Amino acid sequence: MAKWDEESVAAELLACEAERRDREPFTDEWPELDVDTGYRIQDANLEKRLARGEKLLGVKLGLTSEAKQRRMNVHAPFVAWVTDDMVMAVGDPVPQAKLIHPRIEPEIVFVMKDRLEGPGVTRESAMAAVESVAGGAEVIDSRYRNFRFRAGDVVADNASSGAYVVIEKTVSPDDIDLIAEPVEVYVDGKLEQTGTGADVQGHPGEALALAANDLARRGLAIEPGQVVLTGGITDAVFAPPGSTIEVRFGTLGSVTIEGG
Ligand code: OOG
Ligand code: MG
Repeated sequence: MAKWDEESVAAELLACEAERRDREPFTDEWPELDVDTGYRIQDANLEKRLARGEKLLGVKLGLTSEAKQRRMNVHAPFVAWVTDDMVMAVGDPVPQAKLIHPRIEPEIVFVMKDRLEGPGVTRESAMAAVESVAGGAEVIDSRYRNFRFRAGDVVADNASSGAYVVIEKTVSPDDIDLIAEPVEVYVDGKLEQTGTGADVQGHPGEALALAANDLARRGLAIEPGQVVLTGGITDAVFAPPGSTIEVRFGTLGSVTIEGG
């Protein structure tokens, strides 16, 4: 009999999160934990988050850029959930007290105007459903030691969700060149990462379309008012206590996050 099943993996991931405890990836012991199994676990844990009072705010994409895929050695993008428990205000420090080994990555964020339901969503139809665009930063955290995981593990772990902040400035999707939009990430004043919107699937709208089409496989859609984090543009940087991270976009503003 296998040691792990969907229920026990789901429970162990939430326990690791609550206890700030990391572990080796389940696929070391349970190689059958594939992406579809990972999504069933991810959805089961979303149900538990909602049952304990969290509110679903939207969707996040993982590994939509080459930089992220290379670093994590997982070569396909995926989707996960964001809830109100993960929201940081501009000026909030990294919530170290609830995270294991937080890292920060720059993201382009969409707020949705219309429902977006796959299959068949294209970049154009996806962008037509967007209300506004903002810059943001995600504080990822993994329940896996040293962020070592395979695709099924990380999908089950809600794509390393931790916390995120959205810069207050928003623009209409018609008023920004999302391919050219540059971003820089500074650690303690030193430039460590650079990228542009093109690094996210060629255009962040492609990532949005991908999310809608992928959710459709589970009969799900992106709803009006929801946020969509389109995925780290660059590799993530560590954000230990005492550090200062600044994410600076070309036109979408900037945010400084203290390591706490
Ligand atoms: C997994 C996915 C993280 C992104 O934007 O790629 C993610 C990881 O890097 O641990 O949120
Ligand atoms: Mg991310």
